Amino acid sequence: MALIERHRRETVVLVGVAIPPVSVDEAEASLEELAALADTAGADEAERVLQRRQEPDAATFVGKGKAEELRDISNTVDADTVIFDDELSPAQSRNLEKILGRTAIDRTALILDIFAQHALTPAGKAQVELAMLRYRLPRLRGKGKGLSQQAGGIGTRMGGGETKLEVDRRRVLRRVSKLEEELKELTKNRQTQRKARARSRLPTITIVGYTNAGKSTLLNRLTDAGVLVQDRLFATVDPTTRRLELSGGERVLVTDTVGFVKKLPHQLVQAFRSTLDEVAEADLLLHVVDASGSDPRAHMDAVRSVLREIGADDVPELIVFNKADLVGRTSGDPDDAKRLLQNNPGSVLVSAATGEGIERLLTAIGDRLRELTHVVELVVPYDRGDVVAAVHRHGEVVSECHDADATRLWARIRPEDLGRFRGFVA
Ligand SMILES: Nc1nc2c(ncn2[C@@H]2O[C@H](COP(=O)(O)OP(=O)(O)OP(=O)(O)O)[C@@H](O)[C@H]2O)c(=O)[nH]1
Ligand SMILES: [Mg+2]
Repeated sequence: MALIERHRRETVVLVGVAIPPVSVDEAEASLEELAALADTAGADEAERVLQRRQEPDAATFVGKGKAEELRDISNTVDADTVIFDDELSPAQSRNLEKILGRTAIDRTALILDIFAQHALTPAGKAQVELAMLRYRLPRLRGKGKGLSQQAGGIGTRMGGGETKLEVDRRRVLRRVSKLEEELKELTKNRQTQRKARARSRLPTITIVGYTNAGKSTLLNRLTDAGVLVQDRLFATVDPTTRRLELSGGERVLVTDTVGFVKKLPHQLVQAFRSTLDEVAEADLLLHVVDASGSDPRAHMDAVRSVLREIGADDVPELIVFNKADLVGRTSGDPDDAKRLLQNNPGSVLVSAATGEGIERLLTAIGDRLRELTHVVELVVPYDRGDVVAAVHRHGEVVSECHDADATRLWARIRPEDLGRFRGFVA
């Protein structure tokens, strides 16, 4: 199945609909992002249409009259594809394609297309393919007449050639099962790796954040990871982990992973379970936010809602406002950054690009990790040398002295390790 197939750049028309409670401003911002996604996927935007509606039309989402208007616009600019910012039901895409006379896809298909282009490892590719097939399955019905299958453009490179519907569906289902099996294996391997890391006692930190916030740039700045950095959305699909030494000499593991976005397709979140488990199991999240963006707050909310979806909302978070070098230059005023820092106590402002603020960040990471562990006082009888050794192995001994009949230790121990020393706590 060819997931990565480059074609000539396509011409597209972008369509957004503001339906209460979504305001026109919000719909406009979302459409702006859709344009960036389309550009990343390899499309040239010919026209952008924003519509206001009270509710979506069941058959065509935008309404029949609007659909006909979109057909005329598309004819004028000779568009290959019309991309809708909202998720279309399978029936809506079919109806729209009939009226438009060309491919109609939604934001989900566009994002899946980008992921397919950017996944490099076998694991990443398998996860993307699974998400695509799950997206495609309900859309197979009656697709014989659909135009997407012939077009083979953006959002439609979802495998398969022209086969009969039933055969096609059975084949897709078989492939889904096979991929699920493969991914189960992968999840097991990842778990084993994580257990090995846990044994190494190195705290794990995962960099999360909106796509294009500068997560990979930050990992490269902190370590010599050499991860691909691009002014493109979803440049990173496959995670990278590197070792990092903090200012105090403590060693930690840092992982850069896939970015998030508003309306991140749930098929992707599901299929990326094995990658995203890494996030939920981290000791600390570095939440990177582009401080120079037009609405950092909205991006933070979108990231947090994905974190909730993957069960990572209770992992401690250190907010890193990035692109300090751009704040007040591209947009807004320099005080914006000050306000962001004030409204988010404990956050730091850095520029991953210039290195500004990185020392402060390293200190903050060390502080936060220390806060997450407790210093306890332990009294260990002299005949329990094994316990003293275990304390040294599992914790960080702050101070140690020898009484008449026991060793007295003050050590920083992670909550999950505390249990084994319970009987010796002073
Ligand atoms: N001026 C400036 N640009 C930055 C900074 N950090 C990152 N960038 C730029 O922002 C763009 C995105 O950076 P990446 O590191 O690829 O962002 P990412 O969060 O990993 O993005 P995805 O992997 O696509 O989700 C690139 O063009 C970087 O050069 C910064 O501190 N200042
Ligand atoms: Mg990246």
